[in-house]
Amino acid sequence: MITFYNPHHALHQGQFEMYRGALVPCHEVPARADHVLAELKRRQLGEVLNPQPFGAEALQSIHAPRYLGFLETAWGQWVALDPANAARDALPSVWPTRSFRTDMEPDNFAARMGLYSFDAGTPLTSGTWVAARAGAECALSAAQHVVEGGRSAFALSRPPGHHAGADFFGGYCFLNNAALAAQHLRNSGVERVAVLDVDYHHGNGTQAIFYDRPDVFFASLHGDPCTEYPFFLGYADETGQGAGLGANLNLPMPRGTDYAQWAAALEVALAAIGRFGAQALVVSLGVDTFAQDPISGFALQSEDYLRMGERIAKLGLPTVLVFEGGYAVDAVGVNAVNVLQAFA
Ligand code: SP5
Ligand code: ZN
Repeated sequence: MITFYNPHHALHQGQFEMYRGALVPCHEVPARADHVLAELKRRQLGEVLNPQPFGAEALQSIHAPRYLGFLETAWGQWVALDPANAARDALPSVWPTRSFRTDMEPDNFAARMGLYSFDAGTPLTSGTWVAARAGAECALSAAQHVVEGGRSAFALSRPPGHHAGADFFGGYCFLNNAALAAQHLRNSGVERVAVLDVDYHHGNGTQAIFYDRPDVFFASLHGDPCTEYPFFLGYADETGQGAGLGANLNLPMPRGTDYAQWAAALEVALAAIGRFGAQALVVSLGVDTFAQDPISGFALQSEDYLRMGERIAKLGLPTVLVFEGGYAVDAVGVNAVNVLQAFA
């Protein structure tokens, strides 16, 4: 399996996320990707390459220009408010909820942070833009590898992406790497693409991006949003809308779900992807379903990721795998690479 590794990922290094009224150390840390890379190399799983550069048009195939402009310039504006801000990350604190306008873009920086985000757990840092853009280029490069006839490719891309929407960040995500990969496949002539999201958390950003489209099927296995982040999307009755009706499948599961239960839901998702007639697959590969994950509630064991990779490979589709969550830092390399090795 070829890997496109984000050489700039460590430039995004948040300090704190808001949790129960306190700032606690970020879970989404650079060591996560370092561990995956080390495990890939240890098992000699294939070439590790830097991503190719892609232009602004590639990002604009998914993201709103005004959101991209904001991300690119946000750090400079944050520090311009107060030079002391250079030592602390920016977090949003005010949001336009129901009855507020979102068509206006206020001049105030805090207001724009809120306009373009949905939680206070996702710090924007000095290196966020450069890291996120290079991470997106990993996903695009992996998709391009598959377009050129490769069986599969892995994007080792932090920060993660599946919570990011067309014009918002949150859930540790800024650019939706999986959506960018799926759209790149579409733009390269693949008519029907499926995204399979196996991260513990519902991929609200990916779902929203493709919700009204019949050409990209989204299937997600995740913790029930009644109790699990991101809470406000990911229910089983969300099946797509308009031309996209029937092209969205959510399989929420309770805390404590083990691999036997999880694998039964995987069968449902894979059967639906088969019926859809997908010609290529993008996997949002989060391994925060691991029993020891510090912020999640499923009970998968390290060996289960081998079975997961083997089963997804049986679909026989050209496949782009994109790294997402997984916060049991010492195990994240073994778990993610188990999926990749069994897939290959
Ligand atoms: C990509 C991804 O997996 N994003 C997950 C974002 C989850 N953010 C909210 C998590 C709340 C964590 N609570 C902190 C527990 C401190 N012990
Ligand atoms: Zn997650």
